[in-house]
Order: sequence, then C-alpha cells, then structure tokens
Amino acid sequence: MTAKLPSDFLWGYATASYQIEGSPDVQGRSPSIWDTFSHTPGKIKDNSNGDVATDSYRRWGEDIALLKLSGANSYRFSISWSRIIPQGGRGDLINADAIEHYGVFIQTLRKNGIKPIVTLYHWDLPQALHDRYGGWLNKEEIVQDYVNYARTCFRYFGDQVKDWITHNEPWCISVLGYATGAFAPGHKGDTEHWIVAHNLLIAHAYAVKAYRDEFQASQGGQIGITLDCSWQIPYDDSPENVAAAQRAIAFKLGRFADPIYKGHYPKVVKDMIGDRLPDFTEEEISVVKGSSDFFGLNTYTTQLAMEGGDSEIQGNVKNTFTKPDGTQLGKESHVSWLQTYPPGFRSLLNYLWETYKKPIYVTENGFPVKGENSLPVEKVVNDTARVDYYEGYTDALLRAANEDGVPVKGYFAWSILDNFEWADGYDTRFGVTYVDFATQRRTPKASYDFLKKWFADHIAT
Ligand code: GBH
Repeated sequence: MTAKLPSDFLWGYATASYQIEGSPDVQGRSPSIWDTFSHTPGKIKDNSNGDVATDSYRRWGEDIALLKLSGANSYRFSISWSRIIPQGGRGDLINADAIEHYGVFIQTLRKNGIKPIVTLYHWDLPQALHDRYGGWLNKEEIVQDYVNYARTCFRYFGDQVKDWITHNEPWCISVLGYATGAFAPGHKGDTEHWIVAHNLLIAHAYAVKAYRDEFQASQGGQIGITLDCSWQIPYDDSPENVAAAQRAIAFKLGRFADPIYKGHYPKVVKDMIGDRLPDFTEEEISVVKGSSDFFGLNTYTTQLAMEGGDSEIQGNVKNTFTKPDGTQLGKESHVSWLQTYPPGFRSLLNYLWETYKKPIYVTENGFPVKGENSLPVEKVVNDTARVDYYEGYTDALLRAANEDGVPVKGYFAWSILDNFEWADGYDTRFGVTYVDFATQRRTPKASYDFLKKWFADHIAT
C-alpha cells in the first residue's frame, strides 16, 4: 500500500506580488522599493524589472485556471501593500479598487476549491514609507504602519482567508536588503541589517497580536511567519566543523526562530554581535514570544558548513557544496546557491519539529533547471532535472511525515509560473509552467504533471 499524507494536507504553489503582478501603476498602486531598485541600472542581472512580469494582475483568471488544473488545493500568494494603501501609512488612504481586486481574486480561488494562504509582506515595501522615515529602519513608525496594513487585510479579507503569513524570509529582507545590497533597497553595511531584522520581528509580533486580539475569535484563522533555511551538514567530523554547522543555523534561522518560539536570541549570536544586536524591551519580547501558530519554512537546498571565513553575518562559517573528496554534494541547478539534496530536507524537517514543536508548512521549495532560459520551449517542457528534484523532495517529505512522525501540514512548490526572480531577473526560471515573456503564453512542463499525480497518489481521501 502507498504511504499517504493526511486528507487535510494542503498542497499547491507559492508566488509573490512583485514577481508576478506587473501593472505597476494600475488602479491606484504606488511604487514599492522593488520598483525603484529594479529600475536602477546595474541592480538586476538582465536589466529587467517587474513592470510586466507574468502580467498576473490582469491575467489572474488564467492563473486560477492553471492552478485548478494542476490539482492544487491551496495557493500561497502575497498582497501588494502599495496597492492596498498606496502611500503606506496609518494616516493614508485605503485603495478601494485594490481591495475589490484581491477580494474577487480570493473569492474566485475559493469557488474553485483552492484555499487562499496570504503572505502580507513579500519584500515590496511602499516606497513612500522608505522615503518618509527610512522604512524598516524606523521602529516607532514602521511597526504601527505595518500593523495598520495587516489589520486592513484582516478586516477586508479575513472572512475568506484563514491562513496568514506576516513576513516572507526576514533574513533575506534584512541581510540582502541592508547588508549585501543585493536586494531592495540596496543598502550595504554591518549595522543596519541587525536593526531591520529586529524591527521585522517586532512588526510581525504586533500584527499577530492584532489578529489574535481583534479577529481570530470571530474569523477563526491562524497566523504565523515564514523563515528560510538551508540544512547545514558539517564538512567533516572535526569538532570545529560540527560546531560551525550548528552556528550557521543559529545565524541563519535561530536568530529569528528562537525569539519567536523560545523568547530569546540564540546565545551564540548575542555573544558574537553584542550591543549591535538590539535588545527587546520586556513588553516587546512578551509579544514576540509565541507569536506564530505554525512554522512556515522556505527551503531549497543543503550546504556543507566549515569553520572559518570572516563573514560575521554567517557567524564566521564558510559554506560549500564541494565535499572533502572533491565531488559535489548534490545536483547542480541554474543558480550557484542551490543543489538538489533531498536527505537534507528530511533532516531539516526533523530538526525543526524537535527544536520548535510546531506544525510545519513548507511554504516554498523548488528548482531552476540549469540553462533552461536558453532552450526552446519544446525542450524546456521536458524538465527532467526539476522532476528529479521534486521526486526526491516529496519522497523526503513523505518519509519525514510518516516514518519520522513530523507534523507537516502543507507543501507549496515555487512556483506555478516562471516569474521575475528578483536580482536574477528573468534569467532564472523556477516555474513548473513555462512563460514566454514576449507573448505571455503559458506551457506546463513535465514537473507540473509530476506534482499533480504525486499529490493525487499520496494524499489520503
Ligand atoms: C525565495 O528565497 C523567495 O521567497 C522567492 O521569492 C524566490 O523567488 C525563491 O526563493 C527562489 O529564489 O545571497 O548567496 O543567499 C529563497 C532565498 C534568497 C536564496 C537569495 C538565494 C541569493 C544567494 N534566496 N539568495 S545568497
């Protein structure tokens, strides 16, 4: 008999507003920091931007049809803050057209048997708030404005949306946005990103408090956060490298997850960063602690960890995919940071359950086939390397759930369509559906069929 996932298991695809919507100035939307960033020469690999992307603000009906045919029972997408409140702030106007748009979209998903899972913040801060007071750097202002935006979404959509995610990947927002400068707003340095990360946690926590105090009882939903982590395997058995792998997890994940699920920063992070890691006030930490009903996990790969290097952000850990014998850990993809390695996924799921004791939703997982962007569509649809990836990762998921007893409640593949892959532009394709960006024609790849069949076969009826 085939092992099964429970009948209420959620599976589907994940997307983000700026990566798919396009229509930057339609129906009252104002720019976000990603409009500004992607229009700054030199920031995006192929000099592209999200002005059109997959044109999903207009073609949303097509997207829903594609999702429905995929067999997905749920869809994780994000709402664009600068559509809902174009100037962003708590004193600024709410945009009725955008409320109407997302309302109809959500209703149509539900009519088609697809459960909406909403991310409130997937990186597209209203530019107006960045200009007005420094955006995520300004705790006093941003926390109140974020809570106001979140509350607006709960109020207008909470009768239909029962699963909320506050932020997507605070590590990326803070480190890539305010330390390396690879992402919007493109700041570089060693100080700001610790402050931004801290403020993201507090904004998340107060939005969750607002939901719990004002909406949860009547609306009956759940709310949490999505964190990203690559599983870390020690490069070899040496005690330094074993410690390095643990430290890498503390710096990447623990510094967000520990305050939320345990009520304090990891000691190893506090010891290394000292005063530059802002302290929580007593009130703040009491709100942060316990502020997620589940564990939202984005994970794509596994890395080998080695003591050394001078990157403080990584906890002075070096990462590599090259094993001591010179071979690669997994199978290569289009991007240097991602190799296929399913056993690491299973280990990570076990680690998260043992450490944080919360049901897990895998809110993103996916693979870009090497060189896919230079192939003709007839070849692209035969995406065997992506099928191979999903075969491995779904098998690891099933084993973690059934053999190891990890309560995994959902799985969202990234992504239903090729889309705007941030600083990589359109060069990196993560979709199970090919998008011809010149015509917007969508063509499902073999991986689309694979996931459809796999979940049909492995969810109990
Ligand atoms: C997710 O980020 C995002 O949530 C999603 O929007 C995105 O499209 C998807 O993954 C695919 O990338 O600076 O060396 O870390 C995943 C985390 C952030 C990992 C950017 C790779 C760049 C290399 N990714 N990061 S590095």
